[in-house]
Amino acid sequence: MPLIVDGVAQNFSLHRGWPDENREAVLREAGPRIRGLAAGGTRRIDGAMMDLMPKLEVIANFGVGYDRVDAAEAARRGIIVTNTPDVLTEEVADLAVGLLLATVRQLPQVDRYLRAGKWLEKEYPLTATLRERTVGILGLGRIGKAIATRLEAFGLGIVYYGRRQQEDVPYRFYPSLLDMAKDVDVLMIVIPGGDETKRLVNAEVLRALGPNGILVNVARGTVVDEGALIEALRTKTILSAGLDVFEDEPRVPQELIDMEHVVLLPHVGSASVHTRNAMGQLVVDNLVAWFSGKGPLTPVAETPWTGRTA
Ligand code: 8YV
Repeated sequence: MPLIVDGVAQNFSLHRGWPDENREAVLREAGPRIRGLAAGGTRRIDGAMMDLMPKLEVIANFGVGYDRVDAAEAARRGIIVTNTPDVLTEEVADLAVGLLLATVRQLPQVDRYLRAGKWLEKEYPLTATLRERTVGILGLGRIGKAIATRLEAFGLGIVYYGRRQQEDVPYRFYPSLLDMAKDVDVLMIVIPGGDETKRLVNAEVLRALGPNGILVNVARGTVVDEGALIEALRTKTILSAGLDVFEDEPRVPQELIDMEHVVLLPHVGSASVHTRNAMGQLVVDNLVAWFSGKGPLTPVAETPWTGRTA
């Protein structure tokens, strides 16, 4: 983003590690001098890449999800990792609710119907409904709670599954994802990606969600077994899915693209000018704060931040 490039260039010596073809050459030449990294894109930032930057002190990740960064490895090396929480919470929650509505009431399909002139022939077939549904939230973090608040206003039942029960929320907690999937007819995925949650939503969970079930994923494609999802949609094991994220972005399986009854978005959860600017500014602000000795503004959980300054 120009905002990040300008913000970094104004405060530091900027080395451009993009486009991808340039990265290796830049790292070979400037790697030994690089002390801070602004990280976006799909390339994983692992120990091998950190090896090329022995003086690296801080990785400022663009996004609240930081599964592209090996944060445990960074912590082992004493490297600070920051992300962009809070500034995107409401935006992603808005999108998640929009995607749920679009999926249940088939909004993109209805729009295509009108544009194709089919309304002149006959009315669009009646759709499924959001009424009387119970939504199971997979991952009741900041974004999950913002989604829950919205869906409460819609008059829907809300329950959740996560690592642990939270005392201060009014929603029922399920210690088992499978048990929750049996009891709900919307599964809303907002849990972070990474190894811990890889393919948590598998064929069994989808079977439990059942033939009226709607899956919405605004988190990471890796949380769902995409092959099992395609099969469940093909065999009508579940009703439909609204997906903003995929296993191998930006590549989306042709089987999904060919399905008329799913809604597919190109990972746009936080993608408004307003919110992306706020996220970009937070990337810059984290770098500036660190190198001016104030410490990171939004360090991730794994980061060994103890108040030490640069
Ligand atoms: C960003 C996201 O689009 O914050 C996240 O975790 O998935 C999105 O807001 C993405 O990180 C940009 O690379």
